[in-house]
Amino acid sequence: MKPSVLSWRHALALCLFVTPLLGLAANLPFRPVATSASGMIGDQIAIFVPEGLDPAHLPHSFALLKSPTIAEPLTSTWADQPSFTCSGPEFRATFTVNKDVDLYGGGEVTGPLRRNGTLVRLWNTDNYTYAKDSGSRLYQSHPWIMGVRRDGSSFGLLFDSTWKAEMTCAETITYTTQGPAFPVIVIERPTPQGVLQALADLTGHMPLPPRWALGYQQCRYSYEPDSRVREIAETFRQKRIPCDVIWMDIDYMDGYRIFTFDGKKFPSPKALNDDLHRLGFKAVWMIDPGVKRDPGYKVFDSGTQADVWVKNSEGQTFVGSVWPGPCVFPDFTRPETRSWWSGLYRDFMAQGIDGVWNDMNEPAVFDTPDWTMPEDNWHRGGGELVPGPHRRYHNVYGMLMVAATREGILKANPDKRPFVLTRANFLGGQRYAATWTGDNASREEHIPLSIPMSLTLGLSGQPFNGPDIGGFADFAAPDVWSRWIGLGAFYPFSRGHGVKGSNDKEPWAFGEKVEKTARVALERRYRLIPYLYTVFRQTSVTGLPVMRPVFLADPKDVSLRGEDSAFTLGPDLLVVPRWAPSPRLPRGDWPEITLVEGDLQDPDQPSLRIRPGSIVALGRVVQNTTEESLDPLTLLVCPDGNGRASGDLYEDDGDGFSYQKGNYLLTTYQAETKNGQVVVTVKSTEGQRPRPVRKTVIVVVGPRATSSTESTGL
Ligand code: NBV
Repeated sequence: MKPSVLSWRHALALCLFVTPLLGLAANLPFRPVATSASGMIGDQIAIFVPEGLDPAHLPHSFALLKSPTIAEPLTSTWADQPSFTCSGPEFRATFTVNKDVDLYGGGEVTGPLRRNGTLVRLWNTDNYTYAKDSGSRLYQSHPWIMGVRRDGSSFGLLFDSTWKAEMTCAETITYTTQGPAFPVIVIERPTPQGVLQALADLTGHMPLPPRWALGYQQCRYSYEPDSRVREIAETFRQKRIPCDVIWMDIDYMDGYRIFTFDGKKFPSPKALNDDLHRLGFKAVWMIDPGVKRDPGYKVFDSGTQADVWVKNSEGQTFVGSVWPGPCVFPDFTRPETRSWWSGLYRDFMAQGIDGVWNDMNEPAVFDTPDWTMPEDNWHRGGGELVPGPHRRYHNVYGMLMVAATREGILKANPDKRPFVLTRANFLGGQRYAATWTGDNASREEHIPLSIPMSLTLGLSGQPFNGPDIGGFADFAAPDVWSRWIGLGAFYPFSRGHGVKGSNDKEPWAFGEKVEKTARVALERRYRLIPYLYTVFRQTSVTGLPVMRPVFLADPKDVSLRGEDSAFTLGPDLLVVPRWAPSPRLPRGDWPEITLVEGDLQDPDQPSLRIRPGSIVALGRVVQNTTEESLDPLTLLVCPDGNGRASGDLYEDDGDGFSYQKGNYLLTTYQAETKNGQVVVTVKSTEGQRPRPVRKTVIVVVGPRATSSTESTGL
């Protein structure tokens, strides 16, 4: 396994040296551009503005929540400064770092977690099996790099531009756009955690998702007709394999016309959703951006009337082919288009739809040389957005789309937390949608590859992510699928999927042995939901990732910096795939824990370990997250060397917004060892939600022994 991962890495490193930059600047020299303004925009956060930009009127920032204003001059000791150069139509920021700085980030990337020696192309690309350009450009763009020095002190670099670009990470970090001058924001903090929190404060926090979105989800391109959807849902329940969500891919539509339903295959989406709800499932349905050019079709007609379509360079409506044939595309840079788009969701959601999946929104367009719309297509903008070519807005097309989608579904269901999944996005896009890593493949090497991908998204502001478990493209071999579902229980977003024409990829499709592995894996996830939900809540507040590289557990331990097979979930649980080749783990004795029978014996279930000094809340195994699972509540207590431990449990309604008005309970438990006995008490609480009356099982785990007692009042 590892050799093939290395070959990915080698391929990427190689392409850094042999591929000319984007075809940009055919060897024209770059000439210096002065920094015309710099200063502090926050505590230890500086901005550098090149000549040609007015710091008081910077172009609209898609990444930042608000336009930065220089509050004070640059602090006198400030060391980290970018320099600017340009060459013809290209503009570059360069930042020099010490050789021994470890670099991370860059968003959705293939290759290693540690980004030193890599190249990322920022041009959202539909990249089937990550084959195009050796996977150096994928579906999303995150102009962001974090550096961690030997002593753990860290910095972040945000290149505030949406234009087509390339980012190289080496001793000099370069960010080169095919666009005009842009500002660079530099964050300086004593720890990487500090940098990530500052990034979230600048670019926005992931809103708390509905709890059901943390459950396992089953997808297929496509489950059709509706009877097949029902069959899948019923099989999960019959076989007692936990699952929360079934996904409807494009074939539910009438001739791929978005916001319609095929009259024969899906005659009553409402009845289907009602049935799914009765079985304890939620239903997520797909919507793409391409609108079939089809006079008489409501969405086409209303969009045409509202004049929402992207234009070509001649000012005519641009037409490009996607699934329905010739399509037109909403120009999401226009506020009018976004409100028209939001409005389309009212009737759609009224069918009992729980969540929306926006696919193909790079946007993918089939009949063009680069599989997207021409770079000189024209967006008309409006509000804060100036008119501009597609080259400027391409990387934020998906982000603008999901911003409008989220708004639409929130308007349709104001008492529910929106759930949107998007394929394309941009730095800051966690404000609107969760994401998955596109069309991976059912190949052995895509399993380890998925870990640094998810970790890097988390280090780039997007905590709610995961790959297609089992792999999307190609036939899945039973051993590959089995290994993947074992790991898949621990991604923040946990969904199995498979392409049309490949073999069935449900947990029971590979025989009894694999089915058992899947059941054990998902039962483990479901026992962990109370802890996971607590971590998601913390993430929504702090911006720290859900799935974390192990170096975050001890940023001063440089031996952890390159580890990208083992990872932690939140601060307290360490996940170590049993196939990981000599993983580097944080210091201290993190004892292995068992959550369900059989999890320690199965080589496809990663080893799960708990941090000394922590208390982790577990629920019972349930079949979906709306079932009550916290009676009994289990507290896994792992005392540290002094016999102490502490940990949080966050509880609320699981959906809706009453938690924002105090209807939640955040309990901090503490444990102390007295006369050899571990005593757990409530240290503090937050929120006004009453503590449920329940039994609590306290399981004390240590390097040598596990003991269990019962308690009430916790
Ligand atoms: O809508 C079909 C698929 C979808 O299943 C997949 O997850 C997306 O990434 N979609 C791409 C378009 C077709 C891909 C071959």
